[in-house]
Amino acid sequence: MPSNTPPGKPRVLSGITATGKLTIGNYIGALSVWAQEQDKHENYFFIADLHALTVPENIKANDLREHIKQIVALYLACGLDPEKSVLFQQSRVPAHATLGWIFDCVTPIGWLERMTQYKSKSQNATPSAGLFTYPALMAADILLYQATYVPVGDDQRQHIEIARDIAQRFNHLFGEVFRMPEPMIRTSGARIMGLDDPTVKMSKSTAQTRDGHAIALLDPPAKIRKAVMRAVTDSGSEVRPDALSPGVDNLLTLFGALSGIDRDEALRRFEGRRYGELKKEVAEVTIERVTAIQDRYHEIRSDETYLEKTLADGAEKASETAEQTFTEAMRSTGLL
Ligand code: AQP
Repeated sequence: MPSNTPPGKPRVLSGITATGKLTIGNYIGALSVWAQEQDKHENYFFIADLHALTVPENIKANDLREHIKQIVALYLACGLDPEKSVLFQQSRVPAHATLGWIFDCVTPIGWLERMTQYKSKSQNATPSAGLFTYPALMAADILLYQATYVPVGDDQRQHIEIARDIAQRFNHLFGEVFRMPEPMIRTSGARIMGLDDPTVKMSKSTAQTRDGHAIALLDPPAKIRKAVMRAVTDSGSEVRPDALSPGVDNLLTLFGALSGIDRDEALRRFEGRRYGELKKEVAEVTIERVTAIQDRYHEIRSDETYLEKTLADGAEKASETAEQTFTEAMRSTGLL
């Protein structure tokens, strides 16, 4: 066990990449779990702005600045409390990037070549070296804080596994510095699929080019209703448990996650009912939830000083924690 393992409540760390407008998938798979479990843990939640640069063709400086502010305001609007959770911006804690480099050097290329996210994201653009080594930086994000749990959506499971492998390899080469983190993944709703194509994950960067793909947390009600009512289902017309297509399954998962019941209960509720009715209720429950979030969001966004103070305080607290592990890693390699 590393000497800098935190005492007290289990420590939790997670983040969201500043690549676009947060979706209902980000909310259900990650944010809602963070907020719900906040009292049980010592929490660190960050805005992954360095990770947003991995596809530089998609970056405009003003958009990135706006996404960072939007994300921190949405963290607060979704119920994260700065008294209970450290909320911070990744690039304001330089130890992330330095430890990321150290991990680049201990990570075999073969491990990075196996990452499915690299395989899928490198199809569209001229892939950057950053996109390839992203998992080493993500390992640094997690391991710097000696996190016990990393609450993420199902798509991130492979990234937690590689973070564990990197920790093990570093510890083997240089001595016990890092503890092994565990993923924390909800049983239902861990992977919300695209409304326009339920065979792919709902994703905020895909939403930038495909109307009707996602529901953004800041979308107006009319847009949400339109996207849900147009969601791809199948050639049938009513919900049949023995013939559930991915699109209908996704709508049931959305309904369950947003109304606090599990997917099977949602299925029982809609069995034999028409797709149109299911869509109508999914739209209503979604609009109700996002409207409450949006009301708080607009209030928070009207106070830029408070937002900046939240980020400044968060960076200070996160740096204090990160520094302990970072110093140990620097000593064990001989850099210090
Ligand atoms: N569709 C989803 N269903 C459930 N959970 C999801 N998450 C993302 N999409 C879904 C979870 O949200 C957290 C933050 O993810 P991220 O932004 O860092 O990266 P991502 O997983 O690649 O999410 P996106 O929206 O698809 O981003 P882009 O478009 O930038 O690649 C994670 O816990 C993730 O599991």
